[in-house]
Amino acid sequence: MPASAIDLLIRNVRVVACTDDDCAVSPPGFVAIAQGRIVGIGPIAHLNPQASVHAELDGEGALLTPGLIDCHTHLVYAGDRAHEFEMRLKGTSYEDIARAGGGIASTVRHTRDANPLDLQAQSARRLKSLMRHGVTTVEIKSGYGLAQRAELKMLQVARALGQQFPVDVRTTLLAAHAVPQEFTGRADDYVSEIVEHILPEAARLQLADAVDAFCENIAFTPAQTRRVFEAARAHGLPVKLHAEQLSNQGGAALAAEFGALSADHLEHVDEAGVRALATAGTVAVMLPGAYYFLRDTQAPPIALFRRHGVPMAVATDCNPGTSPGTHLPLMMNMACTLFRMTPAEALLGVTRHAARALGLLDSRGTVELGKQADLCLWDVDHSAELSYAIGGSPLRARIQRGVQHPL
Ligand code: DI6
Ligand code: FE
Repeated sequence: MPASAIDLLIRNVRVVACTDDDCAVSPPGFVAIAQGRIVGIGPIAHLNPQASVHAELDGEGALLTPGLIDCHTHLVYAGDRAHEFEMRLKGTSYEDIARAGGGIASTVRHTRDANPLDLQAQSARRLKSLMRHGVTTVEIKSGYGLAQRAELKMLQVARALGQQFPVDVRTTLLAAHAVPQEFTGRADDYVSEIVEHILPEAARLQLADAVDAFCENIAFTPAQTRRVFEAARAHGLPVKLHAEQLSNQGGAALAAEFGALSADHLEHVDEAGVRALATAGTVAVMLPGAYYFLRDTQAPPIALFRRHGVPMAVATDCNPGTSPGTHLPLMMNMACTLFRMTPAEALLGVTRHAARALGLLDSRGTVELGKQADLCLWDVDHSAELSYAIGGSPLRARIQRGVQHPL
């Protein structure tokens, strides 16, 4: 056990390390942190009495889990679409709204017009809410700029949020989210703009950690998605994909072919697609907030993911059109109630498997020696309570890189 300096000693916690598939809880013990990393875990009797301890936190028997990881968000955007929500409740369809210039196009207009500081301030509200509910690492996509300057602005704002707040931000270029109005009827030309200009510039400025696309009949075809993926590969960037959300386009197999980190949504994936994900080791990301908000009826095939050993993550998909949510434990509840995932699967979905979906499993996602000390303390008796509560807030403390931050 740690011989010398401990920066933070957390005593009297029951650790859910998330290293096993049952999310087993250990008896009360300690977690020791030095230089932002976990350097000791175990019963208090194993703590080296010679260790110099800089600060202590008494967990009072609370449950300690890895910090939560939201591996799929579009949280940087300007404006809101509450008015469209009201219109939809009165019977106007999502498509009608889009045809009248609303939908994604309206968020694109607001986001293009926003100055970076204003965009950052609006997005910060959503990020702070995620953090209040336990998030220590968050993925943020572009995709409401749909032109070079605005896409880069979104990624810069995402990076700036990671500097402003004690949370790790991973950025994803999603220029292939929708065809912008100035390219109507010329989707292939817009894809050329992405692969020849937007993506190379984002890579050159190191603004993107990954590349995503929306492969769907209302967005980009598999052939167009392939072009985006080939450009990502040429620039050494990993890929992920919005796949099979509304229809089966073979997106999961395409993602798997490119060794994607994750394939997300997947309501309409078939067994061949699931098999391809399993072979490639691609994570399936469940987004129950979008399923709920769109009142979808076809749930993703959880039993098939289980049977083929595809790891499942759970994320908020925080976006103004289909999942205006910033509460990751609520998404765990929805993954259980709507998709029939188990609470243990839901917890792994926002920890270990979410880390893998971002290519970050080496540094986080479990409570293990050597990992980054991103931790949450919860006032609950059982880990299943994290999924059981509908929108509860049992978070007692949030520690990021070894430092406890006010909630
Ligand atoms: N799938 C979705 O459900 C959202 N984006 C995506 O790729 C919709 C985003 C929006 O309506 O603003
Ligand atoms: Fe999404």
